Amino acid sequence: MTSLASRPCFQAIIPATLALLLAFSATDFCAAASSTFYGDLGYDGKVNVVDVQCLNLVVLWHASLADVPPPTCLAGPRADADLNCDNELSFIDMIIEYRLALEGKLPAEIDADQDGVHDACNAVFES
Ligand SMILES: [Ca+2]
Ligand SMILES: [Ca+2]
Repeated sequence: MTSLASRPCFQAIIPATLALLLAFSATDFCAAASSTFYGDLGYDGKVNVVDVQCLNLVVLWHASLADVPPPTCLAGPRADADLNCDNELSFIDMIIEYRLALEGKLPAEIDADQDGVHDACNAVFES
């Protein structure tokens, strides 16, 4: 007597099904996490020099008061670039992004619990 799992057609289907399930699970998880990933303006799952450059462009765009869309590097809402949650886009946000990207953390004065999110933003962003 042979089990279903030992038949050749099932031996091919089971790994393919598992791979498909894992792929969908990973995609769903990443999509959910990236939309609230503090400092990740491009939603690529990383905070790096690309996000620093993007924030520079967003702050300049905001300061220009031009009636044009925001830079395309900003994947989400404008609020994603407000890294101290003061409802302004300024050089302070640029400095915070710079420190996140290059040092990987924020000073204890603005991030007491050292979760990598400005204390004023803990309720807005998940770390
Ligand atoms: Ca990024
Ligand atoms: Ca701000």
